[in-house]
Amino acid sequence: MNIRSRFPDNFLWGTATASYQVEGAANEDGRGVSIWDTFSRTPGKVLHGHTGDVACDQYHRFQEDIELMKGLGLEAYRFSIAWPRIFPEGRGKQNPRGFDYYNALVDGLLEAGIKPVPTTYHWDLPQTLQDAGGWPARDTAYAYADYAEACFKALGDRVDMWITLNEPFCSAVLGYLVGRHAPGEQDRGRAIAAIHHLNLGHGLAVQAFRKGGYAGTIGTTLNTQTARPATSSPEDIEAADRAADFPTRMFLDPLIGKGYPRRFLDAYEDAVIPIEDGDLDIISSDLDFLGLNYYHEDCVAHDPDHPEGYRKVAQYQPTTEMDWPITPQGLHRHLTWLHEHTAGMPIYVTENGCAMPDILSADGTRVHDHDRIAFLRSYIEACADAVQEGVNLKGYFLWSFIDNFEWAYGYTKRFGIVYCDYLDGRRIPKDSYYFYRDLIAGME
Ligand code: IFM
Repeated sequence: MNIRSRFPDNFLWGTATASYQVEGAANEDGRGVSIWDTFSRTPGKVLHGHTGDVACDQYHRFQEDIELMKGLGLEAYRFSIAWPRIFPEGRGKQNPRGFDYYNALVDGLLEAGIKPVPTTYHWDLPQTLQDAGGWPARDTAYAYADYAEACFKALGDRVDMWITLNEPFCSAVLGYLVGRHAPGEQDRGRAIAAIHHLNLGHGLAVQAFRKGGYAGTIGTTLNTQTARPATSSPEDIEAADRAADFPTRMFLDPLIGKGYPRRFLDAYEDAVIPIEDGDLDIISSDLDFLGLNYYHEDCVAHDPDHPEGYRKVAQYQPTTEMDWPITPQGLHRHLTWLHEHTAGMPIYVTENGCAMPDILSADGTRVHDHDRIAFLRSYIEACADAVQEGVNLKGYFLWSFIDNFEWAYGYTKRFGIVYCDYLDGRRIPKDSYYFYRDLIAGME
């Protein structure tokens, strides 16, 4: 049986990218500075000193990319809006040229019969707002909601599927606790405050969307995880449940009215949520769908010496170029868990894919990325299994449409089904592009 026929006819097939990773044109048309401009221009932060200044130059080449999307038979394109293009100073004065690009992109997609699916925040916080305190400051949540509302107003007549935030876990934890992402801080208290204000910003944006009476749906994208227990001992099973507190319950539970997980907050003295009356009501404003970004599954064992009661253990599956284990069964398991945990909320896989060691053929026209095809086939089959078991999964967005700036790894990790030659911007569809085209067409 071919894969496509295991999904309902109205299942949405898409690809995804994000503004800082593909747009380039960092200094053009009045765009302000984001925390990723600052971070990537700081020596030692990004491999080889790469920046998103040019990236895939999608800002100038989006028509060419839309043609490639048409060739794929793509039904939806998830992209993100760069906040500093709209409000160069984060708030206040809107840059009149800010929406010109997104208007043209949205119109071009619609003309090509492709549904535009914007994410309003995929990590490019205006630097001025970071200077004023960043996500640990409550005010940033309000600035974000104002900016999101400006997006709804400008594009809401043509866009009918919105995503508020992308992976707030990464914004807060990699950005303010681990320091591997912009703005590069390492402070648990500030990271916990950032989590709350990202959640709050999301809720405020949803409220603005509802109040504005815009047509269509609004959701958010989380990179939630449920780990696999290392053994079937009750201790390891409990450890696996605890391992979901930080990456999953701290973000998902307040959104669905379950509040923050006490067990995680009690593990650290400096994990104090700066919560105010009414915040949880705002955060749990009605969601139309949940976006899931999924790449791999962790495996954990009980560890009484760790504050959170578990540790990650090594796995022995083959890995991708990110060293992430290839675990399609984890996606199946996690989708089932999410379905139960959210009482059947509509879910979209808003990112899934892999970085692989792609090699351009000697004549520069092909990339035979059979390992990526095998990866995609296995993860999409896992989605099909979940759908057939009743999980309310509505669509799948492949990460990524094109190779792009992979954050602290710069351009060294290629996730695309289209190869980007960073020397001249040339696009070369990989074999996985043709695989995905055939899958969408029902020929795989
Ligand atoms: O490139 C990132 C993306 O920006 C967010 N999700 C994970 C991808 C791969 O690391």
